Amino acid sequence: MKIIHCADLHLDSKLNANLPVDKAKERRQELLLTFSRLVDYAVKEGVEKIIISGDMFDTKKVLTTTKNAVLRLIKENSNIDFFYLSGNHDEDNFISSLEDEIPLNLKVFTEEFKTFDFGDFTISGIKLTNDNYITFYNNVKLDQNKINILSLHGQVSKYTVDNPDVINITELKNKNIDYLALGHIHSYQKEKLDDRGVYCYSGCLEGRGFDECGIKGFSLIEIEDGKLNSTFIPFAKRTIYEIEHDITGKTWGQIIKDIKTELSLIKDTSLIKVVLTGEHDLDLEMDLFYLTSILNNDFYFVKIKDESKLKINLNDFALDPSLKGEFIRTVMSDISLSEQEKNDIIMCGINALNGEKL
Ligand SMILES: [Mn+2]
Repeated sequence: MKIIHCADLHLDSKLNANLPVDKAKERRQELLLTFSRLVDYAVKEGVEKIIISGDMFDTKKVLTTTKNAVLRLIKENSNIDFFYLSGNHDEDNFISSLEDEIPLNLKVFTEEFKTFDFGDFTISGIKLTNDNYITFYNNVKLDQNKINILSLHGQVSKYTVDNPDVINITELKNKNIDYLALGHIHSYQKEKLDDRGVYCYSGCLEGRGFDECGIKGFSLIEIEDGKLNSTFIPFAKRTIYEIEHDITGKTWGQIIKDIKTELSLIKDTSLIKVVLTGEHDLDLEMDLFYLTSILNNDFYFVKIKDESKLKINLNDFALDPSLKGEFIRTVMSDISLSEQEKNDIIMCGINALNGEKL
């Protein structure tokens, strides 16, 4: 028996914080296509159950086209059971909008603890709310002679916290759980729960922004001979990276060459943020627009963030009678300015003096 555990698809995410409008739209479509690809994988690999541990949708108001696409995938694959747990983002708009036409193979977890029994194994779940998050642990009663999977959405903690988004992992120990299928954390993570079971965050299927870097995918569970095993399956169409590059002591030409070399092992379908760090002097002619353009030729999307510091040796300008010398001395001695402000003002002023675009 093969079971997919995924979570945090965040379909219909806006995605416009990092991406230009056209790419945000394309990525939004890709989130849905990756779910469709996941269902294809399930069919091909003989997966019989798909557990979605919350945040399938990003907003309360699900677009009709998205809702219909998901519903179609579920209906067209009636051999696969889909276990739907809503998370803290998606509320119940998807389910409530279906009214009486919920397909038989769509199993919904509500605010009541529910167990689906498949003979030698069970799949349970509950949507945590203000009313049940403290007491539901008492209702987790699972048969010790079966393989038991429990789906929840929230942040695990070792302690009780006054919040329905937090799951007290200590209270779930020794309750015959073999696999706790979690959603909420967007990176894959698997840890020991107790002597018997594990808890696992599948992570999201696709990274959406530069706060969701790294390999994304789902957890594939296999139950065989009364034993449960699970492995992470990388599945995202695109991977997001953040790379720091220290520019200290380099010319601009070297910087471009070194960054290109550093990125050469990354797939061209990726999204990359390059953060420039270190120190540079006034002579470095940084052309961030050019660097961004050439890297965007090589990858799906590249963003450059300059966090390097301008290093000025005041002695170099102490006796410089030119306008540049006077300007630098004035800015550097202004105690009302922060180091960053001095940095920005001097770079801007030097560019102006050199007749460059500001
Ligand atoms: Mn989420």
